Amino acid sequence: MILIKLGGSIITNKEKPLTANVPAIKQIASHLRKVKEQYMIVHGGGSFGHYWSIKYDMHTKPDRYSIKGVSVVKNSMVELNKLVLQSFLQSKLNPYCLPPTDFIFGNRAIIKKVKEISKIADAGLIPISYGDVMWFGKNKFYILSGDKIMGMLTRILKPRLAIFVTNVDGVYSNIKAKKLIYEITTEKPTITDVKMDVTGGMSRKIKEAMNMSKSGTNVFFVNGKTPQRIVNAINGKEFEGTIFRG
Ligand code: IP8
Repeated sequence: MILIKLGGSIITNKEKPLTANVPAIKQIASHLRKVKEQYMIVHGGGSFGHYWSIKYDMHTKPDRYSIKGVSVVKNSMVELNKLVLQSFLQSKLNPYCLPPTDFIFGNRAIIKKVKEISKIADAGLIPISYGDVMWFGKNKFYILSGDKIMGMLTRILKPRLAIFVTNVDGVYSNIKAKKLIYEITTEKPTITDVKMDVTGGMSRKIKEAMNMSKSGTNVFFVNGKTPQRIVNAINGKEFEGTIFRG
């Protein structure tokens, strides 16, 4: 099993509210046709979920947020997910929509349900989940990042590898000079994060990747603008990007 996170930065135009980057999604999907191993996709919110979460002041902390906001954020993620599903179908792949509410209750993964995901993948489908606004109980909701979902799934499914696909080459030690870190073992790198993001942007991804690699999974960061790098990472070929060694 392989877990692939398609970041909002690559599947949407982050500068333009509610704009999906459909050509990029299709380009990634067509490259994924070369992958012969089972895999699952988790995608982020980009200029859909994040745009509305910011507007309605909603965050990852469970709270009594605007009910209208909950409804609008949820709907925007369903819309983006639909575009991802359609792009996969048009690329002759067989996606299977799996909202996080299918395997997460409150803020905890339902182990039995998560284990079932591998069987869905074994059956030949590509499960596709996404960051979302989640019911927490007691009239509280929270924004769940797709990165967090990646961590939860890794703990239970123990994938062979996990890949974070973004619109940059990997983890930069210096974002201005675009100095790429090729390999990260034990030390958490210090990076400067500039993106406006309710779930923590690159810092959250790195934190999640560190924990995932500690549990034994190799975690890669690659640029989705060159999707062959995703395939190369999977096939163990040389690729441009960052690896967190498990
Ligand atoms: O882009 C965020 O998911 P992420 C989902 O993976 C929402 O952090 C609803 C903003």
